[in-house]
Amino acid sequence: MSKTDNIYSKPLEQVNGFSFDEQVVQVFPDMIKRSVPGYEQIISTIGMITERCAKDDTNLYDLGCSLGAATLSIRRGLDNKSGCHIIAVDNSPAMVERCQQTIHAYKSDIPVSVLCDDICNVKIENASVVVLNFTLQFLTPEKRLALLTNIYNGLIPGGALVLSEKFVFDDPISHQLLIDLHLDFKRSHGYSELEISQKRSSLENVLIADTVKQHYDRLQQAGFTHSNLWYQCFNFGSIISIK
Ligand code: GEK
Repeated sequence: MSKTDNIYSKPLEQVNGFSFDEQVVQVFPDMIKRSVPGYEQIISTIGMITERCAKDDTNLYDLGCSLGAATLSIRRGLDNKSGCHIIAVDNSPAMVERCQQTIHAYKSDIPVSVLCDDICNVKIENASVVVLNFTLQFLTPEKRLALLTNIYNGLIPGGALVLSEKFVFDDPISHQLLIDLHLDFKRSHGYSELEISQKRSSLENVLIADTVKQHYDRLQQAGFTHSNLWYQCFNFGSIISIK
């Protein structure tokens, strides 16, 4: 069972940069549901996308898998496929350890490899579906194009990339409203002003969000010519790109 996220509920002398450590792992399912609007819908839709886009005898990747919520959804979407292999990758040892336990707690014939590595080191091969569910935003911006190019090159024709991210917007007025609505969402899920502000400080310089246009431009540079936003709630959303 996941604990309630109260990491930032007490005043901290110094708010350090956010890191996916043991403390975060313990509260992660609660934290992400109360912080990311649409998270559960995106997770379940990843299963639907898998059902449509996965092909027999291919690999499916969950990059930045955390505790494996998207991996499990991918696996549910593979019921009618054969010869598939899921590769889930995260560079947080604490996440990977817990992810392995979770994945193997559910019985399935579909093999899942959970790797503790930087997603930039993983060669994507023979892939029909690749998921980057709120992970690209944690890579330094200079590394993002190389990763997307590696994904494009490793996808089979017709293969899909699901790219979910927090966005920023060029228009300052609507940008501010969407941020305020997101903060209201967090308040409505029980986060205090102190928690909201300490978490914001900890994510500064750690989570660097792009505009939707920056994503489209980068996806195009990587080779993708078919991209669309399939989900958006406030400043969070998900893009699907097809090779
Ligand atoms: C979900 N996808 O539940 N290499 C590998 N992993 C990384 C890297 C990197 N370079 N950078 C960050 N991570 C999940 C949620 S959380 C999103 C993803 C969030 C990992 C990091 O350790 C963390 O587990 C994950 O990416 C981001 O569907 O917490 O907002």
